[in-house]
Amino acid sequence: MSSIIDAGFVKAFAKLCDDAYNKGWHERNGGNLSYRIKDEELKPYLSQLSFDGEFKPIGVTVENLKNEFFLVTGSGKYFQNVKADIENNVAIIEIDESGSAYRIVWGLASGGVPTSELPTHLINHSIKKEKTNGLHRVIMHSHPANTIALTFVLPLDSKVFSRELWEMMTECPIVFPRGVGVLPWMVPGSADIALKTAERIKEHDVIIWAHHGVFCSGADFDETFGLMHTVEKAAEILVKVLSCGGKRQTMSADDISSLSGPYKVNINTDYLK
Ligand code: 2HA
Ligand code: ZN
Repeated sequence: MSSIIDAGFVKAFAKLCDDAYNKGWHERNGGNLSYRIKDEELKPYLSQLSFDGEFKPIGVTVENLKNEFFLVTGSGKYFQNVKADIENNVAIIEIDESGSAYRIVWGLASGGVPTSELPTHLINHSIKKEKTNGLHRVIMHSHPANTIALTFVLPLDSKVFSRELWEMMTECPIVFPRGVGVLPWMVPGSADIALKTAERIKEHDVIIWAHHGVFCSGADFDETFGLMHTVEKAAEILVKVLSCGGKRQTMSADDISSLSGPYKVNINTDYLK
């Protein structure tokens, strides 16, 4: 039987970590990634999991995630090392029957615990599972430099950020039609950041954490990486535009909303007023 290391979802997880590291978004142990595994993906490998670990409290209750399995990066682990040594840098965790505890069933072979942002990831998975009828499975948190830079110069306002990023590239309103949610600085890994992010993720797939990074949700690895990439590229263009003395012309609100029909997206017109 093939090893779980060769499973498609494990390889795709490792590829995302590697690609994101190579983008420069994951210095040292920065950032974290989690994936809600499909039953049929895990089924062939159940005999390679270990079910005798103890359940530990998550710190929050995520009832609709009970008995689900997640592949998550380890706390203090480096994205840089995931591809070469996945077994020591990531874990598969199982959520218990009550949705309030987890245990490691595979991975972190030489010890460790899941990402410090585990409660944030799980609360947000819970909301996205409900809001998207189970479609969203990936949550990614990165430290992309240009988006972080903008949190020092733009007002920390979702409407302003969304409009500025949308204007930077025609694809942006199509890729993130609901805009981005922006949150003020908060302690990483805290209950506060988890709950405030959860409020905003009901409306948006992208949340910007001021002076820290980006938290985003998507259906699969490609879509989630692509979303992070699009936001960061728009931010990079805006940094260049601001460095060149600012905009001389741009897309109008009407231009942006005219994309909704042909591209079959529902662009948030509240952010265009
Ligand atoms: O280092 O990025 O937000 C992990 C993090 C915490
Ligand atoms: Zn971070």
